Amino acid sequence: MTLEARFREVGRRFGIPDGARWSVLPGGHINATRRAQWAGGDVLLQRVNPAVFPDPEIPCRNGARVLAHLAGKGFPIPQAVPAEGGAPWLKEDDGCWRAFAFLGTHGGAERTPERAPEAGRALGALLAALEDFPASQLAPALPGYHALDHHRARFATHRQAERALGPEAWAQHGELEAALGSDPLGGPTRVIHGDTKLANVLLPSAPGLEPVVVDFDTVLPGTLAMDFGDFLRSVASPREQREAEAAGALLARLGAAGAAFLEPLGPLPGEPLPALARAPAAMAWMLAQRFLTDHLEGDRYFAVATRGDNLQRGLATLALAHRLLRLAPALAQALARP
Ligand code: GN1
Ligand code: MG
Repeated sequence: MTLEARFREVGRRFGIPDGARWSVLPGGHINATRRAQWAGGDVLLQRVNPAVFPDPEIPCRNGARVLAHLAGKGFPIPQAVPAEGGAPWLKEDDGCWRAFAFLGTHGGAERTPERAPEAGRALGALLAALEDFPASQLAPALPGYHALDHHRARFATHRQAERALGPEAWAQHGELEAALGSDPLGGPTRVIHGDTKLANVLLPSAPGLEPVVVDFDTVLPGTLAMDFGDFLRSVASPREQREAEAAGALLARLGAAGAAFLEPLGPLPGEPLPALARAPAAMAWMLAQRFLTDHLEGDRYFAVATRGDNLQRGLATLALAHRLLRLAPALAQALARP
């Protein structure tokens, strides 16, 4: 059975009628997502990929627990649509299926990068709201996820990497390795979102509505540097491509978005700004190695349309990491300004 036929079959069990109009929601590299619209409804149905998540029910369960915690605090959250019998998700042989009401009043923040401070503030407020969430309720969804040493070691096993990257990128990789030191994503442990790219913050397209953060598959005990760094690497390159932009303009965007992220968190003892300012480079460097490793291992993790996509993503993200490293001292100063 094709994936589209599976969406229709599973969709019925979430109350989606046969006559619904289906469309693909692109953007994610891992899970398959479709939108179903009909006269009485508008639903996003998603299959959590079992080839990536060893137990795809874990991200469904972790996410539901965090959403319940946030709902209890009145935090705006995506509204889950239950399956038959009120089940919160369906565990099937081909993955874990779950549905949410489609938010037609909002749009992904990657479409409006100039509104990145709004997205940053929503993410900072989210992390503040997760401060009292018991981390013991979370099971690890992906072993080694956000563990820089894990991804470094795996990338380093690939002897053909130097030739695949070419001299310029290989030199950038070496510089990042030397400059970032042993633990550039350290800091006090806290519950984090784990995928704070712009596309995971839905911004309202009409006044009077709040932003909504989505994609809680990767909530985990981690550090502020991870979510903060991943957010700013996404602000720097919302579409993961090399984007020509003057250093001054990029720095101004990162400073404004980063300050907005930190603001709801209040004073942060144990989180020195010079270290936080290097986190975007460290997160970009880790993601670059993940893309490149996947290219060298045959594209088993990040979906590709064409062979070579993960190499291109990896090279663009490596160049971005290199650029973010050079901007880090100035970013620390921009974040320190009142
Ligand atoms: C993956 O599938 P998506 O786009 O939500 C990845 C993130 C990366 C992101 C880069 C579970 O997220 O870590 O930052 O791609 N998620 C997982 O676009 O590996
Ligand atoms: Mg994600």
